[in-house]
Amino acid sequence: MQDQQRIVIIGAGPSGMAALRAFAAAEREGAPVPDIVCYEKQDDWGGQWNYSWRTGTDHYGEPVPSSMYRNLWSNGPKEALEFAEYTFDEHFGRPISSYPPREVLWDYIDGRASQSGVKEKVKFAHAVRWVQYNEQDDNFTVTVEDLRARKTHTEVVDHVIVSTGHFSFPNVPDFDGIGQFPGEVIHAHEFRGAERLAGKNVLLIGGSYSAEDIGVQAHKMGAAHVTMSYRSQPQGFAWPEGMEELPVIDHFEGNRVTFSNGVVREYDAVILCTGYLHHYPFLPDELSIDSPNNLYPAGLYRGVVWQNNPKVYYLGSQDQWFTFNMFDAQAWYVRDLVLGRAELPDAVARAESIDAWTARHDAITDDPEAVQFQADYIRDLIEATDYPMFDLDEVVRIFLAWKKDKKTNILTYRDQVYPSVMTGTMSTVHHTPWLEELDDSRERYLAEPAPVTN
Ligand code: FAD
Ligand code: NA7
Repeated sequence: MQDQQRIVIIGAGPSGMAALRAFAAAEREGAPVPDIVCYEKQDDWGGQWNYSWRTGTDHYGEPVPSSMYRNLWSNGPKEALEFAEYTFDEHFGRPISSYPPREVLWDYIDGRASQSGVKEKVKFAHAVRWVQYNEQDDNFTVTVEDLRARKTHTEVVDHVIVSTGHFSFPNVPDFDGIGQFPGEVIHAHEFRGAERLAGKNVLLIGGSYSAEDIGVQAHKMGAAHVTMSYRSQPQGFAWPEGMEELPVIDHFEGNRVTFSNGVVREYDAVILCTGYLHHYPFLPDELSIDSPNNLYPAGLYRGVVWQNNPKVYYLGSQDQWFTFNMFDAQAWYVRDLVLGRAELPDAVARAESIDAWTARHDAITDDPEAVQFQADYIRDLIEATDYPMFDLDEVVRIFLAWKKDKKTNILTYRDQVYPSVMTGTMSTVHHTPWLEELDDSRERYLAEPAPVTN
């Protein structure tokens, strides 16, 4: 590795924070590391977990990146995302429940990254505007805007780590007649809380995580009725009274919506839960992922190295069963490539690897295969690094048990508990069932349970 190498990390969400921590870990061991700068367009790190009440554009006129809402609680057990080298026990000093609210998870990732002392490497309120590959010098010119000073500058770097997430730019399809719908129409990206849906008939378009969770949030907050409209297949949960699934929409006529099976309903509000786009407005097309949201986006060796320019790396670009610990595995591997600890195969060998993983990906037929695929993918990365290996098959079992809990009761699955794969610590049952808990703050979450009185 040449001493003068310089790396840019674009985005300081959980993936960018993982990259920062990976290099910090090597530096702590005394390894020479390149000069690193991380640009984050928000005022703080945390990415999606850095909640903003704003929608549309932010106070700098930038598109708001976070799609999270006030009342979001982890939608999978925290035992599946735990960092292998920074456990929940270490952070909170006592067991907590398996499905913490957003603020509590932000606290955990903030604690991990703060402990590694990497915040000074992040230039907040700086948006990367463009990345240009310089063929002659085999490096990149990066154009960055300081959003507070309204000044742009360019700099030259040797490696580019793209960690800007892919749940920030909404996919907004058109539906016949929707333009005349008299009520509110938003995308899940702009949804911030379900209180105002109380008493309303709500239509959610989509059949995945956002439709499911915004649906149950609306139900919790007293929506009169919730319909989720699926395109490919129903989610198939045992929905409570007042929630239902219907197939695709044929057309809107005023506030009346006709579905493909002929059912007609009237609605007060519509939320498009139609997913997100891989969108990298700071990259030329030859460096940019062009993929649907799936577990193995095309063009990435080992899911991270851009095949057509292996000095560009992506973190967290996959659809996600695993999250934080997968980003760690990816970051550790990318770090080792940059430091020359891991050898990058030639283009032909990389293409063969991509083809083999893609073939396996394309053969996935159900959820157990999908989660096992991602576990095996992570195992392959960890085996190539010194990131602590953990029991990935146990995490797969936790994911499958989680799916079962959801099938049993979609309103109570967040009250279930799991043991940590890292420490064996059993989670505690939260003092208040999720359905009854209206205060999602960290303070309330960590409060001692109220004494039981008879
Ligand atoms: P992000 O978190 O999106 O971070 C990307 C960062 O890049 C942002 O800070 C953004 O400001 C910055 N950025 C973007 N463009 C630029 C630019 N040009 N210049 C500078 N900075 C830039 N995961 C779970 O494990 N559990 C959950 O319960 C869960 N719930 C979710 C709920 C919702 C609604 C969504 C959308 C996602 C959820 N996720 C959940 C998945 C979530 O995507 C990951 O947990 C994680 O936030 C992904 O991290 P990331 O760093 O890859 O991307
Ligand atoms: P997902 O998981 O990408 O799902 C998007 C959903 O939207 C999916 O069910 C799609 O149906 C559906 N969709 C997309 N386009 C259409 C149209 N035109 N008509 C009807 N339905 C459509 O996004 P989510 O927002 O649910 O979840 C993203 C992340 O946020 C996730 O990781 C969670 O942690 C939170 P399809 O199945 O493709 O037919």
